[in-house]
Amino acid sequence: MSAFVDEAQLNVRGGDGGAGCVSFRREGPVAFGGPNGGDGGDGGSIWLEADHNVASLLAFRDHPHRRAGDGVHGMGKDLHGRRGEDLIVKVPEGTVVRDMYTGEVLADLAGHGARFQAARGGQGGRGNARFLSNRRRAPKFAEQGEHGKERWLKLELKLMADVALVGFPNAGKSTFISVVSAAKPKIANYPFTTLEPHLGVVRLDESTEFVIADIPGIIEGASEGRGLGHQFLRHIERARVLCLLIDLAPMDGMDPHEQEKVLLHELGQYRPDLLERPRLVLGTKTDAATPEAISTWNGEAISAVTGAGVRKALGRLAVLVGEARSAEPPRQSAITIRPIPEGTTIDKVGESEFRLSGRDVERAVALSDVTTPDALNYIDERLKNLGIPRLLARAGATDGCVVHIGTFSFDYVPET
Ligand SMILES: Nc1nc2c(ncn2[C@@H]2O[C@H](COP(=O)(O)OP(=O)(O)OP(=O)(O)O)[C@@H](O)[C@H]2O)c(=O)[nH]1
Ligand SMILES: [Mg+2]
Repeated sequence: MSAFVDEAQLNVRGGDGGAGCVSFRREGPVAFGGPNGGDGGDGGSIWLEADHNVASLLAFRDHPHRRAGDGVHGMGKDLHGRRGEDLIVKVPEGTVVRDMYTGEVLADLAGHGARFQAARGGQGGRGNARFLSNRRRAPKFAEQGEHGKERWLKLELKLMADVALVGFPNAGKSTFISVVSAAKPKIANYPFTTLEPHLGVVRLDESTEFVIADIPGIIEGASEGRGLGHQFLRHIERARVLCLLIDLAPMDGMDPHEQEKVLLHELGQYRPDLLERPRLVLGTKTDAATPEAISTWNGEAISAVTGAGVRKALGRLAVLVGEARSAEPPRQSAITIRPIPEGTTIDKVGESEFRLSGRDVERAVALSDVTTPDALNYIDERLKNLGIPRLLARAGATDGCVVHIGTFSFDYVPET
């Protein structure tokens, strides 16, 4: 049954935040007027969104990277940078999203519209105008933009057939699926070649996809357990649309209309409501059929060998699938999943050295210039607001210990 699970790896990266700007007004002869550096724009985020028009994870197979737009840097005269565009990545309903390395389930996008913020864009940096205070009359620093989050995800989807191929053994079901999808089941000129269902993804264009199931042939009496097909009637049961394949050049000479009648009878015997299921009846092997067979068959027909009628048949199936999907009640009311904010972590990395990590502390020291007393002063205030001195004291830091945050380091001085 492993063939029924679709998997893909996806690398997502939020856009970088734009940097805040350091700029001062010019006021007549005064070189440094008030600070007027604008803020950088936030980077765009990546969202995964369940969409019922997407049927598989095929789109990620060759293109596993997705990136949202960067925020624009702030400029002088209090000009703020534009924010980067979010990127919405459509995935099929029922996609389970895992962290590729830990295997942890991050989201289960069950129903149409459910959204998961897969990678947050970086925060834009604040311009120096924001750091003006009574004590800081001319702040010469601004905040740097934050990098967008990057991560590898593993997507998993239990494939559900949109269309089940129903036909007598040897009708050409496997040939059809091998022509319209990448599925490659065994094909041979004898009945019961296919012993288990195969799924294939039909991709008509960027936004139209459906999953088709090749099911072992059904014979008269299948509903009572004859042949192989009966074991697989339950796969048919789950499909949204049935596609009956009628052999127009049958080895045993069974009349096409008779084939259709028997197939419908077996379906109805198994479950009466299968007859209510939207269906397309397709004659097959038109290239090998006699002129009489063709003339008595006035339904749609194809040749999987020459390709005649195939495109049209797929178009019809796409319409039926689309209608069936929109008629379904929503699987679950749409939900939005955001990552849990991360706290600050503290690690002892040496005899008298500590490392702090986490978004808040890293943001606190991400300034364009940390060498000015103003900037150091600001960092000190902000770390105090985050309760960092208390955290360090509790972790056993003593006077003179070195504390690292990213590439920034300072000496710990206990609060008095
Ligand atoms: N001439 C011609 N032969 C076809 C066409 N489609 C299928 N065949 C042949 O019909 C035979 C049976 O095809 P399959 O696709 O294996 O049939 P199936 O319905 O999957 O059969 P089972 O798996 O046994 O139920 C093979 O010899 C195919 O080459 C067609 O359009 N034209
Ligand atoms: Mg087959």
